[in-house]
Amino acid sequence: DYVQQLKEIRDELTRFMMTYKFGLREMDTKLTILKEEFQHFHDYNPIEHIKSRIKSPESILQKAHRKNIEMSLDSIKENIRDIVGIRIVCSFNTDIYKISDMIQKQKDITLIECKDYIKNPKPNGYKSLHLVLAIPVFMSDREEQVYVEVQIRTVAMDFWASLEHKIYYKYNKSIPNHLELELTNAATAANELDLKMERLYKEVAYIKKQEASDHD
Ligand code: 0O2
Repeated sequence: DYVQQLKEIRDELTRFMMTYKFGLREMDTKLTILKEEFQHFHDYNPIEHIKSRIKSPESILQKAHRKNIEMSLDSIKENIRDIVGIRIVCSFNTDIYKISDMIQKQKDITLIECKDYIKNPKPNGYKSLHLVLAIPVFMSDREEQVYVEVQIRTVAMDFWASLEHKIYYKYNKSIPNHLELELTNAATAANELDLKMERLYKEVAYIKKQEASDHD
């Protein structure tokens, strides 16, 4: 009957959202392990901070509507791959690829898609490495592969993207040319800062190493 049907729909939706919550937990654990192990054994932590979110059912439906995706859970699962979003902000450019490799090397993780907006920045200057990964979640009676979107970027890229998001992102009209130019100039400045800080880091690390060997 009607009540029973409603209950089934509700349970199905709860189960659907729960798998993403578990997927995020699995990824969180993996990242915590990398972070702690790095700190302990390499005396260096490439991860500055991690932010994650799960899209609300409302914004999942809005996105499905916007992208003309069929309103079934199967189709949403297959086509909306950023229901779980994890942003890893790291110190330097080279850390991005190190972290990406470490994640991809894990046996239970499958790389579904990789968009490298660092090698190919967006026209507005946006830079980040985007990975869509599938991760298994084991439940009482089934195993589900859950899609997770991981964005990896430096602090400078994150600074630019966070503020750009506040200022312009999803502003549907076109932005006047001079403002567009200022925006890409700001992205270039952020990139220069990244390069400068990485160079300083390497030079100081070299000096420290030399001093240590002089003491030996
Ligand atoms: P939010 O609010 O951060 O969640 P799609 O994900 O399908 O809509 P596409 O092109 O397949 O779009 O995905 P893409 O290019 O991998 O980028 C999606 C996410 O990257 C966005 O998520 C943003 O987080 C980030 N992003 C992409 N381009 C820009 C940009 O120009 N500026 C900023 N600040 N962020 C960007 P959402 O869901 O759109 O936004």
